[in-house]
Amino acid sequence: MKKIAIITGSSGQDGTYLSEFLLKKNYKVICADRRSARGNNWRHKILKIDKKLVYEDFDLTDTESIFRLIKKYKPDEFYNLAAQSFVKASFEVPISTADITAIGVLRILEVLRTISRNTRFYQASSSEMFGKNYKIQNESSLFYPRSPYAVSKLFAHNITINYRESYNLFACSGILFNHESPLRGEEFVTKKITKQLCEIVKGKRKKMYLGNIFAKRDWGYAKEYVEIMWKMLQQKKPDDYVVGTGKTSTVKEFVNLTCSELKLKTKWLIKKNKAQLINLENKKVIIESNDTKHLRPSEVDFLKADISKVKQKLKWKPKTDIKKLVKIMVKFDLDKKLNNF
Ligand code: NAP
Ligand code: G4F
Repeated sequence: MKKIAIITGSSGQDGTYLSEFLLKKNYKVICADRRSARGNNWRHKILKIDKKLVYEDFDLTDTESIFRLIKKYKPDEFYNLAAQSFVKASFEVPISTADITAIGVLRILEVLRTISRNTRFYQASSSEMFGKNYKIQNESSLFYPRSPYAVSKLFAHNITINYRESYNLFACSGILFNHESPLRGEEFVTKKITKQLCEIVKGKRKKMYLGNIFAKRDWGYAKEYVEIMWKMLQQKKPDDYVVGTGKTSTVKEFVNLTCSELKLKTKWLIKKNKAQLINLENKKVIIESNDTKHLRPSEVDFLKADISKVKQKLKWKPKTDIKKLVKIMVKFDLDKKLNNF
């Protein structure tokens, strides 16, 4: 008998890599996505897995759809990756962010405890929950969320722990730091940088605009991170784990690595908080930073994971550093082909 896994948000970056990973492990994979995403499984098509997946309509704001889905499949594993996941947008649509990203998780947990207590549950928690805690960031660090998104994720994180402790559900949270890939959404900064700088090199774009280029993130490779979601659900006891690389870089450094991968000779001109990137071949400005459209009412300045626990207990460590990650993303954006990483 094949194990059954339900993945919510399967049409997104992580959902796509996790679907591929679980298919390789011979799972029956149920993709629970909003109907609007149905014609939008382009990531599944790129990985050529769309024909092997079972698609079901589902919405995190609709308890009945969650109930029907879980009743129909009584899955062995349930991975909740669905969320309003863009931090900047959460300031513009805070209430729907909370409804989806916070209360949506409670809806799933309530259905699980009512009709499917043996299902193992994974919650996609986020390093954004650390927010303004600029010190060490591990499983016992202080949370200080800085956006409606992060506050919602913290509610979801805590309610997952509460249902584990109250009802003995096998429920785990992966506190994942930023992870990127060629399949990353274009609204996120890494994909925006690799895609738009490739367009500039090809002569299809003149300039790009960024917000705060001094923010630091711990960037890893999404394809590697989905393994840890599965590993967490294979343990004897449910627990929460921080997952990252343990290294941190600024947005500006990510730009520099991308330029170097593209063999673009550039120079930054920095005045106070504003910075411009000049293309030294033609002296034109190709990046303007501190663009108000991309600034957030409150920012997370520094994220860096302490991954001691996941290394020690789950014998996992990342293989792809930021330089290799940039190479993978640039290769895809230049020729639209996935390489073999
Ligand atoms: P993503 O590409 O933005 O995917 C999010 C998915 O959630 C999409 O498939 C989206 O579908 C779906 N969704 C949104 N609202 C929904 C709703 N009301 N009902 C059902 N589905 C809904 O995100 P990702 O990067 O793969 O991240 C996966 C999860 O990990 C998210 O929960 C994210 O918050 C969390 N996380 C990500 C990172 C990271 O660096 N990538 C780090 C930490 C945590 P639509 O196309 O219909 O909008
Ligand atoms: O790529 P970002 O939008 O990702 P952010 O806000 O760190 O959130 C991502 O990672 C979280 C994990 O820590 C996830 F939970 C979340 O779902 C998402 O996947 O922004 C990264 C940094 C920020 O400091 C932002 O202010 O880049 C800065 N930035 C500068 N210019 C920009 C831009 N971000 C975006 N999206 N677009 C810009 O033009």
